[in-house]
Amino acid sequence: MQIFISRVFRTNTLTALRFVPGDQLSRCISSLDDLESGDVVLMCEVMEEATYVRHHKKKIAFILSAMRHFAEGLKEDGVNVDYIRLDDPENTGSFAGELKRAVARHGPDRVIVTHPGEWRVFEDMKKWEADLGIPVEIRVDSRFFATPKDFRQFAKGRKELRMEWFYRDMRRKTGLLMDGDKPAGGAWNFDKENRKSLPENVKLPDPPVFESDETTREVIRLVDSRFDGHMGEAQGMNFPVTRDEALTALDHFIETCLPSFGDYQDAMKEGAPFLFHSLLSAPLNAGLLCPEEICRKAEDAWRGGRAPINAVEGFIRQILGWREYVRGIYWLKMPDYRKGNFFGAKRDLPWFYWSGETDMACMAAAICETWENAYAHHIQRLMVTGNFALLAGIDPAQVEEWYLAVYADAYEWVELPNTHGMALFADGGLMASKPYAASGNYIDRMSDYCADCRYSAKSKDPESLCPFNALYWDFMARNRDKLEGNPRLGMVYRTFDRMDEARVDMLRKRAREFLDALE
Ligand code: FAD
Ligand code: DLZ
Ligand code: SF4
Repeated sequence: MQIFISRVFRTNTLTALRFVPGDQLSRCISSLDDLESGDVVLMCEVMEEATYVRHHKKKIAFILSAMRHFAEGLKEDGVNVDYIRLDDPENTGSFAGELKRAVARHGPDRVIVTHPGEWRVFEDMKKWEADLGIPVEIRVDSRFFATPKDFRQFAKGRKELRMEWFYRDMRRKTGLLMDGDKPAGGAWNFDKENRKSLPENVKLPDPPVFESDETTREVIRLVDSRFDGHMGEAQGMNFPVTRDEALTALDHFIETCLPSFGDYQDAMKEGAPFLFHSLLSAPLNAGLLCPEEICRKAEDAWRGGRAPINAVEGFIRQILGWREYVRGIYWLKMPDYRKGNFFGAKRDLPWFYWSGETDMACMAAAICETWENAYAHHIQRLMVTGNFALLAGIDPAQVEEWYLAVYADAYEWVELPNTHGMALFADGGLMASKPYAASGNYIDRMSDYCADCRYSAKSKDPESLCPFNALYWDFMARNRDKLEGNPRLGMVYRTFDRMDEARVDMLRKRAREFLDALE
């Protein structure tokens, strides 16, 4: 098995079978470098990928439609594409099975693939050479700014792997938002300016609408007929499914949303699932956009005076910083990463994560919007559903499975570190310097959810007390031995120790009652 660390160029008269999975839908993917006229590009829709978790129907519809459009585009350019549909009666249901059939059909001298995004698939891929009896080249995924090797280099000898240091290295390496060797705008980070709550009268942009063509309509019918029991509806899927549509989405974001992205990045609002967010994660992770073009366009908007620095730096940090950083953590720490469970959390995931049927208005909004759109923005994922799972002590594996299933942008390389490390602190602090635990007061400050909730974040009355408030203090109390030594939580424990004993008892009793009722 050869794992190439750089792109490989060679001429060859024999046939190469080039395998392109559903999250590598990019003409610049390394497996398509040096494509020769006799080569065959294999793409396959397989049940194993659609069911290893119960993906949201809109996620499956998005990926299959994007795959079919990508294959059509290649064919129009004269590429020999072998495309296996999900409903092909001969379909074996797995990547390995389809590779085997394709090798028998085409008799290639080698298989070429780009490194997959998930450990699960990589493990499988490592067996292909022996199974197929021909060489399998696994090439570096050059769509990212940093390779796993670059990240290992960054991590070497460091006690803490904080995102901020990695991000600054990436700014220097790429020159993004740099003026010479200085950060553009005079600072590396404008996060303090990015925590505004949303004013009542702010005008929110409408997301672009992508009309379904016959390819998408056919996929939606297929998903409806095959994926009963998966979350949501395929109908109404509105993610861009072609490169052109993805570029439209990008331009729309840069012109319409980016100027306010920074200010309201952490805000939440009832009935407003998208706010000023880009909605680019699904097309980006599937390969329809490349991270560099997104960041360069955002930087151009600032240099051209069309968006302020706090918005542009905040946005670029998400892609150049967080996105690359979580990928680095994933490949550095897998396969053991997901085994950690710092708090020993073992409660089952409540059923309302799938249905949205809860009287907590913030949770109902985040989950129902997820059901509707296969999308929730970052603060809903982190500070509502993630925060609840952390405070309630829900088994990390079950929470991770949920996040992997329900979001159209979810692949394990990006989902796992965000859930396991950032939201649940299950890695004991590798990624975050303290748990992102918050009471209802935070949600009240950053949203209007509490106004229509049966509970109140301000209530002292046990009956109407916000569950997040009771759960927050219970979490801090029951995990005191693990968290007390954390310098960033000193204030929290000092406040806790000053609290009236009767109040602490009431809060912990309410938390217990609430958690018991979950079961
Ligand atoms: P915007 O707010 O417009 O941000 C711009 C881009 O920055 C995103 O498109 C995304 O590519 C990138 N980005 C922002 N934050 C992160 C982050 N923390 N990690 C990686 N990239 C980031 N993102 C995924 O792409 N897939 C996931 O499976 C996923 N799971 C998550 C699970 C949890 C518990 C949390 C807290 C976050 C998760 N995220 C995930 C990160 C983030 O929530 C989404 O990228 C973002 O909400 C996508 O919406 P957007 O495109 O409108 O993002
Ligand atoms: C997520 C997904 C789904 C639902 N279906 C397919 C599919 O039928 N064929 C395919 O090639 N890819 C699919 N994907 C994306 C893969 O899961 C993704 O490429 C791997 O997980 C990356 O390691
Ligand atoms: Fe959520 Fe509590 Fe506010 Fe209700 S009161 S919306 S449960 S934070």
